[in-house]
Amino acid sequence: MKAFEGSDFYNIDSLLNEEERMIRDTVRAWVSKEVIPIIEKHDREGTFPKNLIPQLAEMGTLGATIKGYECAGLSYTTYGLIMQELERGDSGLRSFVSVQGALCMYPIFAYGNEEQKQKYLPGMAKGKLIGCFGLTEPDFGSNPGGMLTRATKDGSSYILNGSKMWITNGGVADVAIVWAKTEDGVIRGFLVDKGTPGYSTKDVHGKFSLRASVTSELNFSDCRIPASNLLPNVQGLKGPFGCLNNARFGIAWGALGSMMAVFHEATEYAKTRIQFDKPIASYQLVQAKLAYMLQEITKGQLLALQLGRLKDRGEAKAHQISLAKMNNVSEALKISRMARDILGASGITDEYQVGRHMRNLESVNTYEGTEDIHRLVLGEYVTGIPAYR
Ligand code: TGC
Ligand code: FAD
Repeated sequence: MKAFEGSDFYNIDSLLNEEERMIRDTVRAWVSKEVIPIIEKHDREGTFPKNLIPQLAEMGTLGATIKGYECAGLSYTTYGLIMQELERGDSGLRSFVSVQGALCMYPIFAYGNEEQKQKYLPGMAKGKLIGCFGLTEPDFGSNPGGMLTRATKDGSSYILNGSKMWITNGGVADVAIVWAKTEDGVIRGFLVDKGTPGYSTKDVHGKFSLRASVTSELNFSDCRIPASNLLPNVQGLKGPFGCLNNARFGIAWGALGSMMAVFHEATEYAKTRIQFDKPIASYQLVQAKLAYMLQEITKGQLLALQLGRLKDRGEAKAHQISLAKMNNVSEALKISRMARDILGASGITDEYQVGRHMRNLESVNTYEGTEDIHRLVLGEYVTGIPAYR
């Protein structure tokens, strides 16, 4: 099969600067060499490829946009391109980097004090400390404001009680960012170190999606942490949502990587698969599917790039990020299903990538705000009326 070259129908490369292209190409080559050959095995066995963490750190992908603390200090557009390339390999790999950077390092950087930043950020940038982000609970997914996890002040400590569900990296994390309500009902962020008495995790098994990623439940039972582990500089839901803006931005780019992977595989397959004495690529119905894929990849790229430019200027709004996350992921899911269809029966085996991307994208469409929650965010923007309740 022809080597993967990405998709650039509108010469989007000409809109990127040299550093952006160079980093994109470095990560792309790394994914081809280090991820593609091993990822199906991890997906089959339900394991995360931990051995890749030092290389992810070496390439500056962990906390990539943070300035200082041994982080790469890259632009958001470059970060987006990195996420695109990682997700071309597997959504689980992009998830790992999203959670580490956007959901764990970012809140420490944005809401933490200097001592907390020095304690965690350099180790996290090097991949020596792994983080997880606990917002969702068993009974509060789309509506995290209803969370039951409580942090009760007791002298110079807080005592945490409650549980978090579906937490990426949970079982492997050295530190958890946990969102809990204090006695006054206000949501605050806490740093909980692995091994703290009363803090335990349990991995979720039997997933058909994001299999090469650790997903866990976090439990807190009279878990006493020092009051100095409170993130001092934010209060309320805007704390976790501020992190989600960055992670959702990365997902909008990541989905393009999945789209490109399945488009490439479906095109190559269609050109060589013979039915009724001709390659299936010669039939109009197959061409219509490939044309649709190219159309949606190109639209998604332009959307992500302009969002990246807005974010780099500090102008990207939460509802603009919602549109990009919703559109690019739902199109990626649609395209991956079409690609799987083009591969016929071959598309249901893990000899090919389409099935894995399709399964992964079901999670990506749900996490970080479901497709419909983002649709409602846009509905609220248009009408001024929140329709969640
Ligand atoms: P609402 O009353 O609208 O807002 C509460 C406060 O939050 C502020 N806010 C935001 N701030 C920054 N960025 C955003 N995107 C924000 N959205 C809201 C808002 O201004 C307000 O601030 P203040 O100062 O007035 O208090 O909140 P609501 O409870 O009505 O909820 C609205 C809704 C449904 C849109 C929201 O709850 C939502 O987005 N739900 C989806 C939940 C979600 O995305 N969960 C993600 C969990 S983490 C995850 O999935 C990680 S997967 C990682 C991986 O593996 O890659
Ligand atoms: P629900 O909120 O119960 O939604 C179920 C359905 O109801 C959806 O279709 C939804 O769109 C719809 N719905 C809900 N409310 C409304 C409404 N008002 N109007 C119309 N429709 C509505 N969370 C974390 O905190 N940290 C993580 O690291 C993390 N990692 C994850 C990894 C994976 C693999 C997965 C699958 C999830 C992860 N999550 C994580 C959780 C994720 O954010 C939630 O699954 C997501 O927010 C949706 O919540 P829910 O699953 O409880 O679904």
